[in-house]
Amino acid sequence: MRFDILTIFPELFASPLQEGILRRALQAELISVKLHNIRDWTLDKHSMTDDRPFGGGEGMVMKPEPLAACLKDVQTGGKGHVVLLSPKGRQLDQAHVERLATLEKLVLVCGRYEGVDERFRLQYVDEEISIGDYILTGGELAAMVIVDSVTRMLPGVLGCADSAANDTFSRGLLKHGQYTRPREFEGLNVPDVLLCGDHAKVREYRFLESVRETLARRPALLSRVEFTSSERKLLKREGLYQKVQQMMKNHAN
Ligand code: 9D3
Repeated sequence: MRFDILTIFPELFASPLQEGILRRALQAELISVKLHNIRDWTLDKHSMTDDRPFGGGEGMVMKPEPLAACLKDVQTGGKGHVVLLSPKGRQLDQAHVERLATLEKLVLVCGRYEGVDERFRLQYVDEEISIGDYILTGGELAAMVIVDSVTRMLPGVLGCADSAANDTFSRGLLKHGQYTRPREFEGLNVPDVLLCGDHAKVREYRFLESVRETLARRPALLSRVEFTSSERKLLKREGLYQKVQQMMKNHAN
């Protein structure tokens, strides 16, 4: 996967790419990340990337010409899929991340100020993505979230130990709580079942904990989960089946 990032703050991306899984993915050439400074494509003597909005109002708007010139340079080696990071975009979720991970070249355009000129969006942007309903100072951290979440889905990036198949969202249930040494911490013990060595019992316990956590924290997630018949039996035995069924109905879509 190739990421091209258009930004007025390329240095914001330096340290997140220098640590951990992203660093290894870069070294192994499973990804490449190229940063493009929009300011390098300004033509005026003050290198202005923004200007006042026509019609008046607060704040500044990113000028379309430097963005377009920068993008055209980036697209000489293939157009790629052009994403504008924007609070008006569709909210990112794991299914969307997995679709992005199938693409060969992602072009991430980071807005600053009040946004980018509408004509740039109309002419060049394939899709607009938001990372959630809160306000950032610009698109850079959102672009970094996409690089991070997409990279870990690429074949060969994660080891078997923390493979994507075992994730929080892999089957729509939240993950059970986890424990490591010591067996006792500040008076709290690791649940006995995790120490008993009976793998079937452990699996059963973790499944039930996952369902309980999901019921308590994110019940809407249950509407998309499919339970096997033995799981349904287990839920009935634990008196959870009614509640789960109710939640699946409440949040059906
Ligand atoms: C007054 C209207 N504001 C929209 C809520 C203007 C505005 C605020 C902040 C326009 C852009 C921004 C900067 N944010 C992003 O560029 C951004 C973002 C975000 O703020 N939240 C979630 N996802 C994203 S993706 C890009």
